[in-house]
Amino acid sequence: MLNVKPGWKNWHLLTEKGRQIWAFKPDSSDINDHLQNADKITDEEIARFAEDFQFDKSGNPNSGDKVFRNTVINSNFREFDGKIPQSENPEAQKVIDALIKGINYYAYLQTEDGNWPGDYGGPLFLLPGLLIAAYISETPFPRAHQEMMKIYLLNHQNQDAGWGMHIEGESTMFGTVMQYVSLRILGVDNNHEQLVKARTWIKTNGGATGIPSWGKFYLSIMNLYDWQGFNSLFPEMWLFPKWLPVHPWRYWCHSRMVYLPMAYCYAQRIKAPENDLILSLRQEIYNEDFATIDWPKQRNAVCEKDCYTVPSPVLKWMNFFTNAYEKIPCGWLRKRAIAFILKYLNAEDEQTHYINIGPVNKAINSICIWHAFGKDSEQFKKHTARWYDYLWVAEDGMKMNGYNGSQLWDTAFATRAMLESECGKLFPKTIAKSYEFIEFSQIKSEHSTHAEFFRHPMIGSWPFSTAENGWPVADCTAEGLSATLAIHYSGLVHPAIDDIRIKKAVDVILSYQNADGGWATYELTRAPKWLEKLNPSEVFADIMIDYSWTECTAACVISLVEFQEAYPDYKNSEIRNAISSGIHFIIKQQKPDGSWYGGWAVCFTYATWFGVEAISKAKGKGFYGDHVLSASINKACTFLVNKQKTDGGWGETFESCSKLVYTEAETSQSVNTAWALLTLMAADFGDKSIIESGINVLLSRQTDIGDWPQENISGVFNYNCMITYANYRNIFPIWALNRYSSRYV
Ligand code: LAN
Repeated sequence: MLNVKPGWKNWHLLTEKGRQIWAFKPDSSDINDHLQNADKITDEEIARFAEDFQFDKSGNPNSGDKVFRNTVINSNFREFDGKIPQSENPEAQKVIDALIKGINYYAYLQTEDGNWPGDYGGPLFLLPGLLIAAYISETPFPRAHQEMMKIYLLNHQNQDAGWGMHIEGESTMFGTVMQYVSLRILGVDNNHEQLVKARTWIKTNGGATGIPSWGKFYLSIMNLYDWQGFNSLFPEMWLFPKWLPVHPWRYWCHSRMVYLPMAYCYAQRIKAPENDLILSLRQEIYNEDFATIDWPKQRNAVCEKDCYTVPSPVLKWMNFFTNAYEKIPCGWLRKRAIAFILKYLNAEDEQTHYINIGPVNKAINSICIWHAFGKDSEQFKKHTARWYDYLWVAEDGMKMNGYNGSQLWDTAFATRAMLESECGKLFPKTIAKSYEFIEFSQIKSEHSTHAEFFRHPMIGSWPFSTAENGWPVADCTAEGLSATLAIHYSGLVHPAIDDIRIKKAVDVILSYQNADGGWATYELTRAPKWLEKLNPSEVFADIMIDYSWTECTAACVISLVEFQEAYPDYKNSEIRNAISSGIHFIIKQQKPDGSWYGGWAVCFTYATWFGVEAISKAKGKGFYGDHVLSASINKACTFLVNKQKTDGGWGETFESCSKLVYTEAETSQSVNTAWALLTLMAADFGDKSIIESGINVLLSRQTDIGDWPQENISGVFNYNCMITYANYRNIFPIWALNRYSSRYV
């Protein structure tokens, strides 16, 4: 029996077609009725929460998803009772046993609707946005939720009394002020010991005037900053002619969809009415008297602990003009801009079933819709209903996930990991359920307002999370396709995804290829690189346009190679060209030391796995000069061998991502070790002892029941913010053991 504390038992994860919602003591499994008891929490239950969700971040700030996992396992876990393949070699048998145990444990975590829910928290600036939306719209979360959020925020305070951008990060002004204000919104008294200390942190680091621009935005909404202290977002830019390189339709969709509702709030100067809390907060977070602050002077003030991307001179110059324009904005133009923005916001809401593209615009769109249509409007109610899709309960409390989940992504990886060898066929029900989910999640229709609002055609694609989220992603499409092909190949299911749909996926992948041969995330690269000079975020890098990435490119190349093997007649030469130029892009990205930098997970081991996997898949098939490919693979292997730790494993910290140099973790990490092993095995690396010692690390870390411990944070975005991938600790060790069992046993 795994430990499940009494307080944890009050929370149930309800799921439906990929939608995931945590309910407090639900009477039924009806996902739409999940709030029925959330306000009926008793004082004893609250006291229980405080005890049962106590979490000590000083050892490891990453929670292990124990509330979800341990409950599921305790309710129905059984050891594998099928026939385990036998080997005469006892060492090999150990690997097979660990593999089967690992898959068996993991299979129990799959939900009825066929995917693997998991903690997708990490960033600490998301929940505050949602709480501010709830606050200004006077739509507070139920008590049960509020108590759990409080616990989470308090749990993640750093030793120096501040909070970081993300759970592993050092304290920043952005992190600290946002959590501080959130706790106060949640009713925590300003004399609370942790808040007193946090205030000292804020004040000794210069006070909230130096919060970065996204923080300035949220504080302005809260009436805790003056909008004059915020650089203009020039809402009229949405009316620019489309051919202009600075028209926002060319931005990376995440920036576009965040700066859109921000521009609405800015144009309307939305701010909460003054009240006791706000008046008090104004005294709590500043060193100077709020009334005397010279706001225009604060526009570019950024606490040095926060500054990651220094605003460029071009940006400052542009701000000078747009700020000047704000003194006498043209009335009718402003009106037109606001009308366009609102129409766009409505379209995004409808296209995503009010989930929105991500956690940031989810919160800010809610604020805009509340402002435009009121608290009782249908639109606003649809918005609040989806707040809960982002909330996640783990043993450290209730957090806001970085997306409405990572359902499709994890399911596709998990399926591929299991089907790496014949062993996967020992779990036919798991594979069949995954297939149902993958089938269901493929995007089948286009939204009517899709072209009007700059969306890339998406029929045949797969999203990162759920079909309802409705944003196609290039490499998610590739993973969806690879998983589908693997399942079809296994013969375990009746192929519900027919050839037409498979070819549609291929068409989408082809349509996503950039002129540089690479693939970006959601769309094509739509503007030149110099647009990055206008990045106003200070805390993120490379957010302005959708760049080609090694990982995204590799995933697309791999799926195209696999597709071509199964369907050699479809668009043969077009696909061959796409693969060749994709490989060319990957080769160009390789660093002189043989590694690749990973933009979406930590870090060099991740992208090096993708790079080598794609190159080795393409090798020997005439897509590219094989001697070049072999040299590249060899260099990558040399890199990895040099980074192997004395215990046989590999380990990186998140600083690899933010500092752009390989940064070794103190201990080896199962997930990095698995990526390195997958790479070396894909490369057919000659020295088997290197691989064996890595495999031994995975074996030694596995728990009795078949899980692996949650170690360092695995995911990242925009170089500087980390994000949890709870499922990686199972998927990649399973994949590595499975590859080992199929190649070396
Ligand atoms: C994600 C999650 C998935 C990720 C992969 C598919 C793994 C990657 O290969 C491509 C990029 C993508 C789709 C991705 C992009 C950025 C996202 C959406 C996120 C990391 C999840 C959260 C993040 C989003 C931008 C968070 C909000 C912050 C802003 C700066 C707007």
